[in-house]
Amino acid sequence: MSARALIVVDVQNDFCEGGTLAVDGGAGVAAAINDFVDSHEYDAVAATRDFHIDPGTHFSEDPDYVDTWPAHCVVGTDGAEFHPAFDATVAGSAVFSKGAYSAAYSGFEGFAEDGTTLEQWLRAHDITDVDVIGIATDHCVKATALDSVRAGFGTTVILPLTAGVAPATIEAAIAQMQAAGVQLTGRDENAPSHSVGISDVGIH
Ligand code: VGL
Repeated sequence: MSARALIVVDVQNDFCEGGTLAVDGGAGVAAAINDFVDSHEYDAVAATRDFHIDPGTHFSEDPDYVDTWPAHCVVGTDGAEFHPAFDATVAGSAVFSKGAYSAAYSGFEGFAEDGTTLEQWLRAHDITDVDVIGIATDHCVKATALDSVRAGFGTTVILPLTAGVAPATIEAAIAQMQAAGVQLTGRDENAPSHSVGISDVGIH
């Protein structure tokens, strides 16, 4: 028997237009998720969130946008909330928070409120296959998909339901995910690389 879960990665205000680490297309992804979930029959849906308290050098006043970032998704701020267009109740209580005191790009580093890890939760639901969507394609989506495939789940990233930080790192992420055995859907091979996602990418 196979069973498929959807993992919605970090669809939070700070990663959408107007946020402190806004990724172009983030709000568009947020707006598309509810209908997508309604029109598919997932056996389980989980949401991850970046949930920082004091993540050390992950935050910088002079960020390089590769390893260091402007402050974002700080617990207790509006920026840490899920984007209002994404109804996180589709994910029931399966919200996995990560990054309290360090960088944590992968949803597999997250914990539910009762301490359950994402992998434990997927196994408890007899999940064999995972679809990954969300923000950012080149960072947290990539890290989550790579951990998923390493954990032995059939793993697919649905590119039009992701938004990424920068074209070069999106391309590198796609190559890395493909090499690791992650399936990628929704990519128009003839399109320019920056047209991955439902709108252009870039930091604003
Ligand atoms: C992310 C940069 C910094 C992400 C998180 O969710 O992809 N990107 N922290």
